[in-house]
Amino acid sequence: MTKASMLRKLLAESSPIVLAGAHNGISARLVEEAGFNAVWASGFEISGSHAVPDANILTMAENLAVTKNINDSVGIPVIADCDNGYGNAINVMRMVEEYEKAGVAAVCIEDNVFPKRCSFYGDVKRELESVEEFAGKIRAAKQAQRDPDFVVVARTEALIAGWGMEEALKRGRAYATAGADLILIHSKSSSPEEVLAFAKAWDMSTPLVCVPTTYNTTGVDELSAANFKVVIFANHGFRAAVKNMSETLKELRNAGRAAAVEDRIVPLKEIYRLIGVDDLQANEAEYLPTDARNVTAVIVAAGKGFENELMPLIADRPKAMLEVKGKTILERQVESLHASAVRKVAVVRGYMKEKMVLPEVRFYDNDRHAETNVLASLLCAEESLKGRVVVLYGDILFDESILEKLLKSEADVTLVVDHAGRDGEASNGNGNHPVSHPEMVKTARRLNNSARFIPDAGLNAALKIGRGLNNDEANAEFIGMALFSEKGTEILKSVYHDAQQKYAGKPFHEAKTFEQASLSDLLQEMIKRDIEVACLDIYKGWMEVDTFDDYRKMWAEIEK
Ligand code: SPV
Ligand code: MG
Repeated sequence: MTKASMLRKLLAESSPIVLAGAHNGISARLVEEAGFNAVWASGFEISGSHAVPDANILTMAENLAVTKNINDSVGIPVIADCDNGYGNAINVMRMVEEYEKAGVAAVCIEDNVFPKRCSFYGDVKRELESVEEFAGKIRAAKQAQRDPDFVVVARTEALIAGWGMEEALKRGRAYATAGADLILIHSKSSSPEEVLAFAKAWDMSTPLVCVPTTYNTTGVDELSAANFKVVIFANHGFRAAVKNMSETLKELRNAGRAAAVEDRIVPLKEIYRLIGVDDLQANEAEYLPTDARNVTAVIVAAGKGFENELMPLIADRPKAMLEVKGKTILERQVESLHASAVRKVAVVRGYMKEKMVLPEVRFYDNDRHAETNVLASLLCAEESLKGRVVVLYGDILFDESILEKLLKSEADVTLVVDHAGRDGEASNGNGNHPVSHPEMVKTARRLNNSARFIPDAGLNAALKIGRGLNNDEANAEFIGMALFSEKGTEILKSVYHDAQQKYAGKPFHEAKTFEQASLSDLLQEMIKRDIEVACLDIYKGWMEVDTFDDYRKMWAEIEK
């Protein structure tokens, strides 16, 4: 149904149609939310919001652009205030064509000569067009409309200009006869007497419109009872906004602190609701490719690591700030993430946090890093745990192709697991590292390591994860890189908070207390709860620094 048909339907009902003015999309939306039947795209408000007088200063194109925005922002019909039609009958024809294309239900034109003066400005010379000229404009407007339901409102300024009741009635009749669908009788009197007298004397079937701005104690009921079908509160939202904006800004300037005006302003969330940020996010999830641009990386780099193995390397810096051929591990990680188009990077730091700095990275601090572990650190970045999230341990370097493959995963939780074991260590595929007790995984599909080839059989599944898995049980090592889908991230947080309630201060899987849990403990908890934990199988292509020897190998293997 067109907006014009909606307005026709309202006109056919017995109740009055009540409008409020708007000057942009958001004010129109507020008019709609407040329950008005339609929006008045007010010339007074549109001019005022441009900080210019309501006197044909703005061109038709300027008014039209705003009116289109108003109409696009609401589901209810819009009546466009088109002043005097921006010229003669020929200009009115183009005006109707353009406003109809913008989707408004109705236009309203008034019999002021060009350039008009707002009806309320004092001490201005007022002249009206001849009845014949203005009736011609109405005929032209009616002839130009395409949708038969489109509504043309004719407004006479005879009372405003002081030309008397007889003139007003004469004009009203002439415009109705010319085809106007509604007649607006305007008045600047502080009493409703004029308009009520007009309505009483009105002897045609064309319904009447009034604008009770100056006779402001007269309500819709009274006006409706007096035979006004349409009542327009033309500028009250705009004047409310100016009052509150002005007072708030003055107070803000005085106080010099935003908190001082907090109770005068809506929360950001209310603006998000009004402008449809929820829809935006739902549409993004539905229609944007699930590519790396929407991924946040959280690098967990708070712990000190195995002190005895890494001293004196980490005496003056955290592990992630160890330099390998001119770049720190953290810089290399961030570079790899950027190369895969992951631009949002958060890092959780703890040990020697003041030494961890990098531009374009959001830092979170785990000041309890000595008593806690990876899981607690990860949750320090809870504000960044939104949407798709890649979790990375802060002491690993990896081939970029691994990250790229991981980002293609559509599972809710995907761990990167290595089936190679470590060079020079147990060749059975288990990570029998001398000190680090890696997080080992038992996967649903076992791979034939000797082939050193990962068949492209899709994602594997983790059946069990933990540092204590024995060699017979475990067949792969979690490398400290995982991807959580938007849903997976929500699951991660909710399992964490739920487990925290149950296990705070108590043993949690392999951890002595929940606070000391690693990510593998939470992952094992997910598996226990039948949440699918997928695995991306790899064969080598990464390294980690747990010992001086690891660091030496990193130097040897990295080329640049
Ligand atoms: C407007 O809102 O621009 C109007 C109504 O035309 S009034 O300002 O009362 O003239
Ligand atoms: Mg106006």
